[in-house]
Amino acid sequence: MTAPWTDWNHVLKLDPDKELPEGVTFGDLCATGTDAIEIGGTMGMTEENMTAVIEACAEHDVPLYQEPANPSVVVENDALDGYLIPTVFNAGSPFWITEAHKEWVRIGDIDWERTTTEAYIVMNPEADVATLTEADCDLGADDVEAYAKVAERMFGQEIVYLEYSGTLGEESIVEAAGEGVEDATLFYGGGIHDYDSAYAMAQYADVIVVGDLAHDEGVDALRETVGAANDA
Ligand code: 1GP
Repeated sequence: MTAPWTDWNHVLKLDPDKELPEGVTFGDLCATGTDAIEIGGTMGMTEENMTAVIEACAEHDVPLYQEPANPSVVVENDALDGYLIPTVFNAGSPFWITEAHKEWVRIGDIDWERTTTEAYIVMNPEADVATLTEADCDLGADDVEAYAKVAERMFGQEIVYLEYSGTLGEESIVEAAGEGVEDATLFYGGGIHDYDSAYAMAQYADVIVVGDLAHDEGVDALRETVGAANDA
């Protein structure tokens, strides 16, 4: 069976710690044509706020994945299609590479069939995820291409996630990540704010992930990025 993300172009990432724009519902966002929803964020995650978003999205017909930032916020909920678990390949602290995962496996009852890791390469030093994981973001295109190859060829990762959270990445770097993967699916996330920025990143990434735009601007802006992801 092929993994669902091999058919995706666009993912909406909802941060349970952030509000939606006034008048916008989860149903409106789900109806934009996005291929899947990832629920996760770096700061302010709780089981309660995660569950609230899962349940609000569960009524709508879009695949739903939790992306827990740490083991304490993993939610068991039948509405979820699965768990996408970040592992940060350029983290300075090993906690974010394998140790958080070890703790989760030690204490949890893992639903292996529905659990997949995402090999993150964190690129924006200003982002919370970079600070938290002490990521080395001083990477050239050659480093990024090599990390992508390490992730797929040495660690068997199905998803490589180039993460610029909060800022738009450089096309040459996204292109290099794309050259690094063969069968793995390349996700790109960060700073996508309109059709053109979405199209630029979607030329090189298999899947673009849009986060803040949905919380800041709402439905029309999000729908434009879905269009771009499908056009690219
Ligand atoms: C964050 O990659 C996502 O994890 C999306 O980033 O919020 O900047 O769109 P933005």
